[in-house]
Amino acid sequence: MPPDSPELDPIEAEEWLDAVENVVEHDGPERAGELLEGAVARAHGLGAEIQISGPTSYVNTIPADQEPELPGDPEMEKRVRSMVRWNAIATVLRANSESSELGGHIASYQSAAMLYEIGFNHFWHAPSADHDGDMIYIQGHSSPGIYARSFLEGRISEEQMLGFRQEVSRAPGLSSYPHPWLMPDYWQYPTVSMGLGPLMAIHQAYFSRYLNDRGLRNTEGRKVWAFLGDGETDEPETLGEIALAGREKLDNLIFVVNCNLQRLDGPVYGNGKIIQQLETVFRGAGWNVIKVVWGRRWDPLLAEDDGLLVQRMNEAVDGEYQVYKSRDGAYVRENFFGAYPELAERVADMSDEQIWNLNRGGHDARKVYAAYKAAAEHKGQPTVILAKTIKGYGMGEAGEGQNITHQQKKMNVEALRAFRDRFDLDISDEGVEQISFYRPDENTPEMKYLKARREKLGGYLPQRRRKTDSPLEIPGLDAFAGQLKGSGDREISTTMAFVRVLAALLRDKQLGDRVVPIVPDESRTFGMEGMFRQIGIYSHVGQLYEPEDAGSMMFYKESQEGQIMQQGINEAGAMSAWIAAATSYSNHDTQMIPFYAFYSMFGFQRVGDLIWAAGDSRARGFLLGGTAGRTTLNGEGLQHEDGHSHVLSQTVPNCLSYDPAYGYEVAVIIQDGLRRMVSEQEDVFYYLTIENENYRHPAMAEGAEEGILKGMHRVREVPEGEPTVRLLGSGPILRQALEAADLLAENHDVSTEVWSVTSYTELRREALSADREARLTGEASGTPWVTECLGSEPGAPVVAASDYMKALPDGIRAWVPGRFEVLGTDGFGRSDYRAELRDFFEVDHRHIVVAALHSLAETGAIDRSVVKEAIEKYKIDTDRPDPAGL
Ligand SMILES: Cc1ncc(C[n+]2csc(CCOP(=O)(O)OP(=O)(O)O)c2C)c(N)n1
Ligand SMILES: [Mg+2]
Repeated sequence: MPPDSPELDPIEAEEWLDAVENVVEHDGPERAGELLEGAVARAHGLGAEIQISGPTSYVNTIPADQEPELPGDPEMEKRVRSMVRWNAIATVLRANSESSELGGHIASYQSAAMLYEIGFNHFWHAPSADHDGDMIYIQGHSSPGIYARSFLEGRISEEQMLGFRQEVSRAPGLSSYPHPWLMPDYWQYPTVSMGLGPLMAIHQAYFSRYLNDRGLRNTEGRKVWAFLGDGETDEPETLGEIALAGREKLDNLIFVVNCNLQRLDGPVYGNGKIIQQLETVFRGAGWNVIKVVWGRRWDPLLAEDDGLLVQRMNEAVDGEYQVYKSRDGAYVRENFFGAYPELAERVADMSDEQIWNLNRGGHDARKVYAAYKAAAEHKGQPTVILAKTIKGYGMGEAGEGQNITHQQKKMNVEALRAFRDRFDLDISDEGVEQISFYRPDENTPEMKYLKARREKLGGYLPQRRRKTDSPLEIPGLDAFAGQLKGSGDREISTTMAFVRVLAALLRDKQLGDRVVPIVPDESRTFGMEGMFRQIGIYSHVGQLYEPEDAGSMMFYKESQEGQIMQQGINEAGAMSAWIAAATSYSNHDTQMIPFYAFYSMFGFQRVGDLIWAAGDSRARGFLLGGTAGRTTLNGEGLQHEDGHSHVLSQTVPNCLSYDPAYGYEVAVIIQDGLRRMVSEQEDVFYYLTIENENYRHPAMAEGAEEGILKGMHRVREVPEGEPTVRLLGSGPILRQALEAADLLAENHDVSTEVWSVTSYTELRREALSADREARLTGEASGTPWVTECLGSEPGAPVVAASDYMKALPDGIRAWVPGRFEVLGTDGFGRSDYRAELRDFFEVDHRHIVVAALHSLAETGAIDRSVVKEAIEKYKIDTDRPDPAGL
């Protein structure tokens, strides 16, 4: 036994404990905490390695005697809650009555019903005259319960309820999960891709404070509540950003983790306790942690406990706790209390039913209310509520606490009858058999109560704003005159051109302060560091230190009014911040214009799921894939050199993608983006790739705008007559096409025209849509732009070269008349000089010339020997393997 073990001197140990008790009683828990911390610090000072992290006991954080009274009418709320429960089940069962093809979830909402209902009845403000509304991130597969409440509120009809998961045949139907794209007046936040909800919620809270600090919108009093599953905390996205929330002391943020101990396959942490684990993780990240483990029926047992009951609670693992609730009272008596005869003795007078009814915290209105109130009032930290519940609560033998419950979408009549009885529902046997939706008359006390509660909180939730009533005025194209007239003799990159466009926008009187530059620690990469001092980097606490470079022109300035959101090396976080800003028109009725500039490789590929969620969220803003292009970003090698983000970006239906070559193209695209997103309030967003190769940018030719926006415009015409060959280039590879055109003219007497293709994706989309129209109606109403440009009769062969995969230019093949050859950068990138890489991937001017000659040979215009000669002339190695596989 170590010399200082308490067992050595029980009297001394008792004195210490008595002293603690005294301080808690007389001076309060805060003072006790200070003293204990001081004591530990002193011990540390003496070199003692004492670790005091780790969870507290497996009991409620708020002691029973400190719980506030439950306001309102708890009995009435219970009846309403039971109706919501029933209708939630009916939603899923009715949708699956013909077959189980449509799917849906019953068990998750049944475990979370109390957690939602306490919020709806007592806490969550709807947007109204004196409150902009709380922002509630609802766990995706709990949506049937949310619909069920809206049904009782009279916001969703029975007809609509029957359209659950039938968004085509019963259009508009009810979405499986929260999807603003499909229910734009209702759902605000897409959450069902596990982990994204909590991550986006953190940044929503952060952004909300940004708006407030910058004086753009008063967001005080608005809270962000995020509901998540305990299984969902497996996702790195769920926990990965909690440190930011802690560090930034986001007390406008509340997480509610529904700890039903189960995920889809089985227990979340069967061999331990998920609540205990999450407690330490969140506390370590600086959060206020409120555990809601036990319901009030445990209170008398806990009040009398000498430590043994809590010891047993601490000992049992989640795997066991789950089994208890899938069995019965006798089982709990024997296996939980029976572990110690003394403990079994304490419940000897209780019936099995009473033991069975010992409830969990997350199913106890009083305990949940106490936690919510404490969370809502807590200052200086975000709060996480860890609520212990039962998965499939009330489903009985149909799934309660069973491993199969997540997937359960069937309940037989007996189970439904048992459910009705358990929740005291006034539904006839016939109603049960038919699984009728249940909505009592408007004038019943329950319905009146339900509505009165919501009226008090400003109206119904969820609800989503589609547009702002007063859109901002946007500048005309002349605001970017610097880009339209070209760079003269100066060599610049499209990244520099973009930064100048951004700088011009920041100067704009109407819009300037609505621009939100977002960077994941890459400002210097993109040449944006000049903005540090100019507009400042946002920090709620300002700058508590003098920066190292304080004396320089572009010093690192942090400020409470700072405009730049510096997210650190954190693409997922930055993307979430962008989503918050890009949906500010809806959530805050305040239009913002976010520009998120990132390494293009770490965009669609790395955080593609968040970008998909942005599309669903109807985000409006600009994404800038910086230092893009497989061969243009040359030194960084395989994991940096992006040659496929445009292939990925075309998969997002409301994302417009552009690969501009010149500053004036960047300006035209961004200005039109502002028109569409800010003035017209279209729910689209933009992806632009920008590069770091420096060259001269010409002035814009008159009338080029239309082509730039639709996807292609001619940058070189042939001196006279028809061209022999037509070249398509994009981004920096456009210059390779121009150089190829020179060589073709000089060395091969081939007259060549050159097009800058700003967007293969837009060209393809428009043409596909026209084809569809023709297929269905016999005729397309317009000619697609690609046909306008290239004609519909076979003419001069077309060669496209791109710094992206061949699939990108290949996307317009169906509408290119005659021969079409594509060059692209399929394969893994690698580092070398640009010229070497462009030779390797076969997209440089030499390869374009050869491709053009080859096309002419194939169409019989020239002899094959000309191609052979060119291959020799330009020293092209034909023995090399195809780079696509390398
Ligand atoms: C990224 C992602 N992976 C997997 C799924 C499929 N999925 C939906 S719900 C679920 C289990 C959820 O368990 P938990 O978070 O504990 O929620 P509960 O239903 O228990 O409240 C899974 C795996 C998903 N929706 N998203
Ligand atoms: Mg769970």
